[in-house]
Amino acid sequence: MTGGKPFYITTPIYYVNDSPHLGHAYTSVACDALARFMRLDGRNVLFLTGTDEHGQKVAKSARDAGLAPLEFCDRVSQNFRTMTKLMDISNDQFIRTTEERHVKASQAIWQAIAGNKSPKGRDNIYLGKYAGWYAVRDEAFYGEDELVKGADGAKRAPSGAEVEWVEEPSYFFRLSDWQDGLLAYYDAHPDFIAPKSRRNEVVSFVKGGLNDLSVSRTSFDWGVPVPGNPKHVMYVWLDALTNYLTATGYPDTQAAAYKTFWPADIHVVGKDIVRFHCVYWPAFLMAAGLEVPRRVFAHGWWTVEGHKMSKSLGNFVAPQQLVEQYGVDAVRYFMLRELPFGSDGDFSRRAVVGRINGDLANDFGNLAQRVLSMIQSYCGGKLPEPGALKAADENLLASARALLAKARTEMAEPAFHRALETIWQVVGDANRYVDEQTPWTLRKTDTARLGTVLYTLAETIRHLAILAQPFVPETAAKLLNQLSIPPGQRDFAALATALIPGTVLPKPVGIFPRYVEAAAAP
Ligand code: ME8
Repeated sequence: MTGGKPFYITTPIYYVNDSPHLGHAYTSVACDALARFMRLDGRNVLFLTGTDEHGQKVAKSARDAGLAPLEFCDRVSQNFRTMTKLMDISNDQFIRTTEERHVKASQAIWQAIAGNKSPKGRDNIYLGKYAGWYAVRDEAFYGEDELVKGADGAKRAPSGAEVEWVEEPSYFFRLSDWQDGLLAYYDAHPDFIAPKSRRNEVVSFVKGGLNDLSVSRTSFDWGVPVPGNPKHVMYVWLDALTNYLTATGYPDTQAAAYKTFWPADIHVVGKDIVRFHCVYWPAFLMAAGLEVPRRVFAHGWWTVEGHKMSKSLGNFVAPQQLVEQYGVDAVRYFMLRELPFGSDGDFSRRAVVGRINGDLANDFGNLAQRVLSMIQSYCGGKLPEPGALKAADENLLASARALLAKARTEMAEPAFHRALETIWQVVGDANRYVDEQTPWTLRKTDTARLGTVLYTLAETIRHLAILAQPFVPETAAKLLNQLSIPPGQRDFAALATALIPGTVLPKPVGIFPRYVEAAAAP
């Protein structure tokens, strides 16, 4: 922990029974880039991810696997830890909802909600009977009016998930009494839901009126027991959302982490789970008398080669396969650069290879390789001493020095694609500067000027590498090693310093190799 201003960021916790795929990797990579950016900017970051392990869906997968639910979860939760390692995710905690601390937190929030009255002076939680539709895949209740007709004519959830009719005793959360409270909260916090389009959807959904929400189930037992009535288990979304509190030490509201990090600065979620995070979650928190997170950002959805990703279509993309094929940083870069954060996009091999060979190999990789090789061969591997700067040098350095402020603005949204675009504009400026200054000629005509040009370029690359760290951490580290920058000099505060002439640089090795298609098998 550093002394900086706290920043608490979360991914959704992933359903433990799923095989990790491109979509999970995307959410994690986006959060990771933001978490790393904030750390480098001196913030005291708590970055949480983990697995969602209770509920009917997981219970069914465990049964299908012939295992007790916990044993099943113990085995498969590892798949998501492996995915986070593979994608170079720098999470501070990995939470599992089957952990004791989480069961305690979930029961505590239930009791806090039940112990308070709704804004209309009624019990927040009451016992009743649920009779309605439920989609196990979404772990969500749906009203008749929300259902759509599937291709087979059967009723479906709007997500396309199968629904089943459920009738069972259930506790209800008096969501209907929180309508005004929620609308007032959205009004007072215009940035709570991003992007704007999602905010509008949520506001009109809530304005349309809210039904009370079933928050316990009795037809299976794989969940957190309801305090005082263990025949019921808590609705998995109430338990799952509470993970964000558990990680801060809740229910111990005096815990240092709770006091430091709650309310969360940003929950990053896919657009599929906006209602849970922007309607149910703030209502639960207000009912429990707890603070509401500052922001929920809903990102878009990836299709693969133009189609919805699914195992049955055979276009399921596993992160492992991507990383083996393209390398982790290329995949991270592609995901964050290819589409505006918040919009949908398509994952195609052509687009990935285009970015690798264009932005990465041709632009950034080539810049670094050219400059570092020239310092090796023209300056004996030592950073040259700059002389008096000319306008062209000043301009390039000024654009490099202006990057941090611009990146901060983009990352506050967050608009990863624009932050990267901004950094790559300077990559382009630097490449043009090399071509204009022709250091290979200066070497013969003006060695003092050669030193200034190569120093200017090295210093620009230092800025670029420091700012690229959140997005392509492994490659940026390689590049910073090649500039002999000590580990303590790689944060954004270090941007205010400058390279020391005379520093010995190691022999350069390529960063961002070109992607060459393997020859087709005969
Ligand atoms: O919803 N494109 O977990 P989950 C982009 N357990 N992102 C995608 C995607 C795609 N095609 N597919 C999935 C749950 N995602 C709950 C969350 S939180 C308290 C509980 C991403 O395993 C996206 O972030 O279904 C989505 O929100 C998340 O994976 C859903 O993961």
